[in-house]
Amino acid sequence: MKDKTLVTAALPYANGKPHVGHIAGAYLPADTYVRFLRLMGKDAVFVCGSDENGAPITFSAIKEGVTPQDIVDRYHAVLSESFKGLGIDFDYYGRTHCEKHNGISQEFFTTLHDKGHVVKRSSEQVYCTECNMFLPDRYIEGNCPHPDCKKPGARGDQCESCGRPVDATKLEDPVCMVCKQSGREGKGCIEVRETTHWYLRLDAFEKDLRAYLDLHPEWRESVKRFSYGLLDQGLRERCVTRDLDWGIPVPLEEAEGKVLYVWFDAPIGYITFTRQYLESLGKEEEWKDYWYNQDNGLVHFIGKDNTVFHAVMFPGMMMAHGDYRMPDTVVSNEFLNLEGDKISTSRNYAVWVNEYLEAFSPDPLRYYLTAIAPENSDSDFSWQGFQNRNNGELADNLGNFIQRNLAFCNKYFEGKVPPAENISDAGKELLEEIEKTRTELAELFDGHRYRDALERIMLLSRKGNEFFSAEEPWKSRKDDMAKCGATIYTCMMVIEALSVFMSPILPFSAAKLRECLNIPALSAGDWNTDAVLKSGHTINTPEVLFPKIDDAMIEEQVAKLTPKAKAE
Ligand code: B3M
Ligand code: ZN
Repeated sequence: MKDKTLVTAALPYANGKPHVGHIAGAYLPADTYVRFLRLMGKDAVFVCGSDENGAPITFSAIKEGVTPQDIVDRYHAVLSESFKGLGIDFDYYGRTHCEKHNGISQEFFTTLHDKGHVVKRSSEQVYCTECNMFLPDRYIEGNCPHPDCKKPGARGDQCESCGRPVDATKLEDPVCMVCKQSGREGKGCIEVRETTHWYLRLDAFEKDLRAYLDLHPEWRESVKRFSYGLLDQGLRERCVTRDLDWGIPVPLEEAEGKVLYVWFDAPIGYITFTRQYLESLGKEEEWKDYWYNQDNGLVHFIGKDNTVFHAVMFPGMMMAHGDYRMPDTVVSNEFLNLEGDKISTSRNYAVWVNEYLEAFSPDPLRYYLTAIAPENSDSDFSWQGFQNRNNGELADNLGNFIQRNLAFCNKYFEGKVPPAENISDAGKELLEEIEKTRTELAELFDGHRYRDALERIMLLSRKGNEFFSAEEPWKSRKDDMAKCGATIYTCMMVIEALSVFMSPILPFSAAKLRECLNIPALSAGDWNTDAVLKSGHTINTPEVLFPKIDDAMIEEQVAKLTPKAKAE
């Protein structure tokens, strides 16, 4: 853990609403990490923003018959709102469709071009004479060109039937999917034309990229396996421009009408947003601390389908540019499924954040998604699992432990924390357990093991609960008030510690809990601050922190899914 760290989360395309898969993949662990760093007294800057350029936006606009600007405006608003509602608390949530980002991306490209790391090549591409544009591979369909396959429905990048890569210009009986989506036939309008593009010489950085990976044995296995796999196959030049009219113009006279490939400009968005954020604070030059200085931290959080861009292509771009430092870690997650099925935006099969927030508060979802985080393998979201975890763990373990102690303190000690005296051996052991948890938990958070971290927190709560039951304060209050007070005092210490430990994952409940305890909200560095609850301190009336979720609420959510899943 470094003193200053820039944390980024993958920029979501501004053509769709965020769902639980996105949240579990990048945003929740990133937010948790940032909150943890701050509790440790570290400086953390957390940036993200909408990915507004490129083909995905263009085609959403065509599909809906609106302009790309309409699309990005609409979804930028939905994305910002959803993140905010879940407590994903970026310092800056920007947009890549803006002047500042255009300038920074173009400067980046020009530097690469001037240094000879970006070169011009001609190639044959598929053109639609009805749409008047070159088609991205995914928007052409036809029969598979592999002689032993020939199946229909192959796309310009890959055949779904035989799984092999396909050269879009070789598809048989090609159909333009853009035409189709716009209500035209899409046949007979496709031809192969020559076009010019600029390619990043990633192959030139193969050795350096390998050396860079070698420096990071601590990365998650999946990221390393994937990245070494790519290097072993040998890196090729990568096309970084496109024939499109929505995006950032390529800053070359001879590249009229061409834009930068969206995966070229999107990661540069991290730089743009850091600059915009620090400029908004009047610290124009400070972004360089994060982007030029390897002594500080740079951590990218992403879903696994973005690994190639963050672990190979963007580092390659930064090496080629020369001014920038390398990321310390790329934290990538596997996929989250939903009720045993793949989440799918096109089938509308997902749990959308905005809809979730209409029915529930944010922390139960943050809890559940951390408990089942797809850190090392795919995992499955199920509404039953969500209810079970909420009711059985949040409510019955954590909530119950807090509730019974606070209620007891109010009822039998006039809401005053009892004296720190006559602590039993079991009590002392529990107090030591707090410190053990503090140490172990910090390592887990720092090592991006959020799932284990949550388990560790719940273990402390369980131990607290067991202690409370074993000490039987409801008996000792009748004949041994000193013992009873010691029990409640000890539990109060655990509860205060829990309000700190759980706050990176459950920030809303932690804040509420501290209000119930009548102690100040958490601030930077509080991970290691001594307990503020002291004997004689008066707490507030407790409220239920983790209400149970009843069957009807769950059934309502399940009902939303089922018909769509079946419609597949
Ligand atoms: N927008 C892809 C995605 O949303 C892309 C991420 C960009 S991160 C620089 O999965
Ligand atoms: Zn095939």
